[in-house]
Amino acid sequence: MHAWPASDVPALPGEGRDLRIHDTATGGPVTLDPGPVARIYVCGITPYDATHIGHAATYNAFDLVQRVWLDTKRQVHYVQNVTDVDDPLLERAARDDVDWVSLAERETALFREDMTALRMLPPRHYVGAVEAIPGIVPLVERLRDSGAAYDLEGDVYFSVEADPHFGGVSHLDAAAMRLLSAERGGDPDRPGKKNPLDPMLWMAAREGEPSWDGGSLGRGRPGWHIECVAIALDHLGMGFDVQGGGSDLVFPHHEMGASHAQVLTGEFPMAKAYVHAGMVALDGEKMSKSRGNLVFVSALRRAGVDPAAIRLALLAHHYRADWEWTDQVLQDAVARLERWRAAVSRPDGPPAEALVEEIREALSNDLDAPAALAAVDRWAALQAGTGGTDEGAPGVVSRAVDALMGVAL
Ligand code: 5CA
Ligand code: ZN
Repeated sequence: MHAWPASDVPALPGEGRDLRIHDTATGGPVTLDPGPVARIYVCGITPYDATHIGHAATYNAFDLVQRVWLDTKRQVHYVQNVTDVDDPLLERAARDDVDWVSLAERETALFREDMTALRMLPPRHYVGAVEAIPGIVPLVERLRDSGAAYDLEGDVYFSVEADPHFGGVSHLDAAAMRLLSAERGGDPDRPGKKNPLDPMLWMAAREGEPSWDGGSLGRGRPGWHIECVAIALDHLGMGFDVQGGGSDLVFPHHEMGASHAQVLTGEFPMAKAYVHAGMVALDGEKMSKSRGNLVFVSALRRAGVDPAAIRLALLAHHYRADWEWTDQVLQDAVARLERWRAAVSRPDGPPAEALVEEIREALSNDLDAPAALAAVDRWAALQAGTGGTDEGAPGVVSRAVDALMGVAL
C-alpha cells in the first residue's frame, strides 16, 4: 500500500535530545537509545469511517516521536498498518450495502489526505492486512506446530499460557482482561477454548465473507493481533523501539501481539517501550466509530479550518491525557496560530536559540507538547510587546515549530 507524501523537515541549529518516554509495560519512563535507525510500529486505522480527532491525536503523538528522533540526526523506520479486513469493516459495509473493498479504499484515501494536511510524516512501510496474509499464514502454522496454538472447529486460537511474559504489557488481572476482551473483539465465552482469553489467530471462512488461502490452515482470514505482529516482525524485527497506539489498544491488542511475537521468536521483549495515547472524548464519551460521536478532520477542513490550527489543538493536550474536544479548544488553537503567525512575520525578533532548546527539552521529556507551546507563546508575547533585534530569529522559530511539531506558520 502506498503511504502519503512527506512534508519538509527543516534542519535546526544545535543538537537534538534523546527521547525519554513513558512505557506502559514498566509503568515508568525509559530513555530510548535507538542507534542510527530508530524503529517504530504504530497501529493504523480500521478504514470504515473517516479520520476523527481521536485518531489524529494518537497519530500526532507518534509523529512527535519521529520528529524528536529526526532532530537527533537519526533515521526513523516507521511502520503502520491498515486493518483493511476485520469484523467492524465488514459489518459497516453490509449495513450500508457497499462493497467492503471500496469502503476500505475510500476511507484509507481520505486518511492519507487528512494525514498530509496535518503534516504527519508518513510511515516508510504502510501495509494492509490483506496484503500481509501470505506472511501471516506461516506464522500461525508455526505457532500451531509448536503447540502454542490449537484448533477449534476449524478456527485457530493462540494459547496465552504459551507466553511466560503474558500480562506484562497491561498488568491487568484475569477479570479485567476478560471484560476488555469481550468489549474489544475477543470471544471469552466461546465454549471449547483452553483459556477464555485466548485470541483467534485464523478464522475459518464464513459464509458470505471474504476468505483467503491459508495453506494447511484452510481458507479463512487472519485474527487482528497476528496481523500487526506479522507486519512489525517482517519490517522491523524483534526488539524495536516503540510499539504505539491509543490506550484502548493496551489490552488485548498490544498484550496479545507481544505474546505472539515473544512465543514466535523466543525473544523478549518485542518492543523497548509500549506507548499509549489518551482517549479524546466528545460530549463526555470516548469518540468512537461505533458510538458515532465524532468530529472528522475532513469535515473541519471542508468547513475552512486551517489544518495547522487542528494540529495546534491536538498539541495543546499532553498525549497521555484523556481530553474532551470542544469548540473552545479549536477557537483557542485558531487564536494561537494567528498570534504565532503575526510574531514570525517580521524579519527580526527576540533571540530564538533558547526557545529552540526549550522546545527540544519539552518534547524529549515524554513529548510534553503543552510545555513546548507555552515556550513559543512566551516568545510570541515578547515579540508582540517589546519585540527584538535578532535578525532572522522569526525564521528560526518558524522552522523549529515546523520541524519539531509539524506546524507550518
Ligand atoms: N486498526 C486498529 C489497530 S491495529 C484500530 O484500532 N483502528 S482504529 O481505527 O479503531 O483506531 C486507530 C488508532 O486510533 C488506534 O491507535 C486507536 O487506539 C486510536 N483511537 C481510536 N479512538 C480514539 C480516541 N477517541 N482518542 C484517541 N485515539 C483513538
Ligand atoms: Zn494494531
